[in-house]
Parts: sequence; C-alpha cells; structure tokens
Amino acid sequence: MKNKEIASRFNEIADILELRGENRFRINAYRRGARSVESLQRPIEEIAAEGALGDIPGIGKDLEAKIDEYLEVGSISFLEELRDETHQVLLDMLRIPGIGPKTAVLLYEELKLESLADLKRAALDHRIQGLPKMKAKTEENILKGIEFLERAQGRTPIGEAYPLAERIISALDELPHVTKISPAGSLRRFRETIGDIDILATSRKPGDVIEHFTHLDVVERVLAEGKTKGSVITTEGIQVDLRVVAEASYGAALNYFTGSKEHNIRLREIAIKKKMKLNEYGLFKKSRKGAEKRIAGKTEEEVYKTLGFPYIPPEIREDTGEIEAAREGTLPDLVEMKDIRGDLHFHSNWSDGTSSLTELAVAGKAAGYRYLIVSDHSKSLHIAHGLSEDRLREQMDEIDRINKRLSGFKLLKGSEVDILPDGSLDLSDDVLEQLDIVIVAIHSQFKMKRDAMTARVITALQNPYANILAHPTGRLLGSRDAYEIDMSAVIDAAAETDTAIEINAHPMRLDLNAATARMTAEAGVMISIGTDAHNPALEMRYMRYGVYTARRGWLSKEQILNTKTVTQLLRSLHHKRKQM
Ligand code: DGT
Ligand code: CA
Ligand code: CA
Repeated sequence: MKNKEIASRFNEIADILELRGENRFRINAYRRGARSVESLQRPIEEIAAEGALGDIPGIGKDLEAKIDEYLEVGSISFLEELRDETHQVLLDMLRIPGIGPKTAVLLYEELKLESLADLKRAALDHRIQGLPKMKAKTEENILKGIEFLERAQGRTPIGEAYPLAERIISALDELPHVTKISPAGSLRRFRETIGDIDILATSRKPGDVIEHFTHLDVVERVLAEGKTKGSVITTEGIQVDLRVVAEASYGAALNYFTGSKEHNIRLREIAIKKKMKLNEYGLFKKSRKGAEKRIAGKTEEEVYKTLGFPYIPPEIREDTGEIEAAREGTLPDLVEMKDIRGDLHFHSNWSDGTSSLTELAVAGKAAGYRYLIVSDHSKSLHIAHGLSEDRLREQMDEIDRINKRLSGFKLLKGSEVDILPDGSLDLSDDVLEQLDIVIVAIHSQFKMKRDAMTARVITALQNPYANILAHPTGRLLGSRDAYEIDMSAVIDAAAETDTAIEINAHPMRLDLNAATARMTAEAGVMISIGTDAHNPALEMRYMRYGVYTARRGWLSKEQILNTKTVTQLLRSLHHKRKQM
C-alpha cells in the first residue's frame, strides 16, 4: 500500500512551502493531509478505487487530485516543480533528521551554503553555534544527522547490519504464511560492510508480507512498495530490500540475489554453454519445440547440481577461484561455528575489561567453549591499566585457583603484550615463560615508516614466547586505515618462526581481512580467531564475524588454532619455545 509514500510526499510539499515562506493555512493543509493518510487503517488504493478519498478527514479536492495523480503516474507534478525551483542544498537539509524548514533557511542564508559538505565543514569549524538560536548542541545534532545521511548512502559495518537483519527476519518469520525466509546479498556472503540488506522470502500471500514489512517499527521511510517487493530505510538509516518469490523459484532467486554479481555472471555463462538459461526464476532448458522448461530452481543445491557443480557456500561466491575449484572438486571444507572450541583474545577487569575472571569462566562455559584465554594488556599501555610482571603473576595464581574448581573448561593464562617501538616485548621473558599463550600486538606509534614498522613486528615474532600476532594491520573500519606495513614479509616471518596470526573478530576490526587471511593460511601460518571482548555480555558473540571472515578466506578448521583441544593447542604453541 502507498499510504506512507503519499504521506511523506505531502510532508515534503509542506516543508518546501514553508522554506518559501508561503501561507500558513496552505502548509498546514498538507501536514494535516499527511497525518490523516498515514493513520488510515487500509490501503489508500482501495479507498481511491471506491471513489471515497473525499471522505478522509483533511482531504479536500486539491489533495484528492494529487493522490489520484500519484496513484496513476507515481509522482506529483506540483512537488516536482517545487523541487526544481528549490536549491538542492535546501532539499538535502530537509532530509537531515532534526533540521526543519526554518533552520534550513537560516543556515542557508547565514552560511551561504552550496552543498551539505559546506554545512559539515561549518559544523566542524563551530561556525554554527554563534548563529541566532543555534547552540553547541544544535551543531552536534547537525553533525550526527549528516553522518546518518552519509550512512544511508554509504556502507554499514556487518556488526550493525547483521543483528538488524536478524530482527527483521524473525519478525516476518512470525507471519503464519511465510514459509521460507533468508538473508541474501552481501549480508549472506558476510562481507565486512553492507551496502543494503537484502531479504528473500516465500509466501502464498506476498502482498501481506510486504505490507507487514513496511509497517515494522524499525522502518523510518518507505522507498517502494509493490506486490512482491518492498524497500525501506530503517531508523538507523540502513536500506532494506525484501522480495517475496514463488516456492518453485526460491533457490534460483536466493542464488541470484545472494550474488556476488561476478559469481552470478560466471554461472550464467556456464548455463549458456550447457544450452540452458539461468535467471532469478530458475534454470531452464529449451525443448526441441522451442518451449522453455524449468529443470531446477526450488533449492540452491538443485541449481548447482543441475549445472554439474557441488554446492558453493555463499561466503566464497566472489569469482576468486571458487568456480574452478568446484569444477576440479577442490572446494575447501570451510570452518564452522561449531568447530570453535574457545576464544583466544579476551580482557578482564584486571586491565580494561568489565568482568572478573570468574565471570569470564562462567561466560565461556555458557557459550559452550572448552577454554577461554585471559589476555589483558601489559604495563606500558597505561590508559588500559596494563599489568606489570608482578600483577600478572598474581593473576596467574588467581586463574590457577579458579581452574581447580572447574571441570571440562579452562581459563588459559595469557597476555596481550605490547610490541615496543624497537620490536622488543613489554614483559620480561621469565614471566612470558610462565604463560600458556602470549599474544603480541601494536598499540602505540602507528605512524612509523613502512620498513621500520615491518622490522618492528618481525623482531617481535622472533621472540620464542610470541605465539599470536593480534590485529596485525591496526585498521579500524571507517575510522583508521591500516598502518604502513609489508604484510607479505610479516607472513613469511610468521611462517618461519611458527607464530600464528589473528583474525580479530571485532566487527570494527576484522583484521586480518578475508583476503589476507587466505594468503596467510596458504603460506602455512596458523590463524587464531579472537573476539577481543572487553564485555562478555555484548562482545563474545562477535566470534561469528571472525569465523565468517575465515570462511570468506577459504579456511578449513585444520588451519585454525582455536578448533584444537586444549592439549593440542598448548603442545603446538610450546613447540616454538623448545625450538628457538
Ligand atoms: P551491497 O548491497 O553493495 O553490499 O552488495 P550486494 O552484493 O548485496 O549487492 P545488491 O544489494 O546491489 O544486489 C544483491 C544481489 O543481487 C547481488 O549480490 C547480485 C544480484 N544482482 C544485483 N544486480 C545484478 C546485476 O546487474 N547482475 C547480476 N547478475 N546480478 C545482480
Ligand atoms: Ca545488498
Ligand atoms: Ca539490494
């Protein structure tokens, strides 16, 4: 139904009229019309078909004609004209949450704005807070609003997009007539950032599913609403596309809308070579009479099988060798969440975490793990209350006491030791020797030159106690680039010194990324997955982002440290100490 679309267009007309300082009555008529259309209990199309638009409170002849026009041609010419006559930056400002027409005009005139970039600069330079009625708080809200818009147009970290998609999917799954529902697109492939969320469902009442979808609480704005397809922007500014397809096409559609586009193109070419046709409706073959017959489409497995392939997992559908591997029967057996026996990067309240050692043990056991490392920061990281050698020894005693009371689960004694600028480690070897596992990482002087940075890390890996290099490039998604470092030299050094490299599972890090993780494992280096959780209740669940990054990097469980049992794990790590 088009109620929300029409209401939002009436509001936009009112906003533009207000920008132009038009008659209050006229402006209010559109606002009242918008409210009244929005609160209708049934599709406005139905009311229009009954010829009863005029009965809606607040809808006079003028607005009725505009509703008819929108239902007929999908736009309102009056609004189009208003948009044409208004400076783009004013229209853009109206889309920023918290900026109304009056503020927009004031900012436009006072700051001589040409674009939103001008507005952002003005806010960052604090040139807004001096203007009439503008406070520091307004400035802050404007910046937040611009960021919201940028996000709506840009990419969202998977850590934000995935839980949102899960909430939407479980809400729709409650509808009794929704039979199948799944994420698709980059979300299903677990890319680290998501352009928009794609969801695919089957139902015998597609229209009902779309209607339910566009009315969910998380929906801020409806972009499109058809019989089998809906598109919305959520309150967080993220676009979500939902498509409802027939059962017979579900597998083909899931395959098509999961992508990647590059993978799809390869599959379609293969189909053509086999005198078949693959599209979102199915896999078809032409009969001798020329009629097309669907020979697969209900499930993805069926589509791949009919093309002569084994099932290719979504995470590696990027046309980076998976088609060839499938053909040769050399697809990797990808690691799964259930293979993970423990978390190998974790902080307690001894440094900058929120929880006690006992709470960590409880959380680890509850997550079904066999072990969990305690890897607090070392002394030179003052802001994180890094532990001195003495404090670390005390912590180890405490861990021993706790472990005595546990069965089937173990806290491992670890540390996330700072790599100092000269490549030496922040704790002395005699305390490192007493630890089960030593993680090394960079937390300072990120701006070193590439050669110096590479040498610094390689020196650290040569320490016989260094077991795992954590978040090796230091990148923070969307806020800090990787530091200058020669990763292939680091990978070689890790292979030589028998040191593992981490996939940090924190969704703002995902460092190593999938492509580098694949390179690393190919060089024979073990991969360790750690959540870097500081708060178990919120962050332990980040493990899946690490595991799915590993899957995107083609990794199998044999290449991952934390699929081992405690005994295997410690034996393999302590090998290095004996050798060097
Ligand atoms: P995103 O949203 O930018 O993170 O990336 P995707 O992969 O989710 O891309 P999206 O949302 O534009 O489209 C979803 C899927 O639909 C995409 O992965 C493959 C399929 N698709 C979209 N456009 C095309 C196209 O032009 N050709 C083919 N073969 N497939 C397409
Ligand atoms: Ca998408
Ligand atoms: Ca999409």
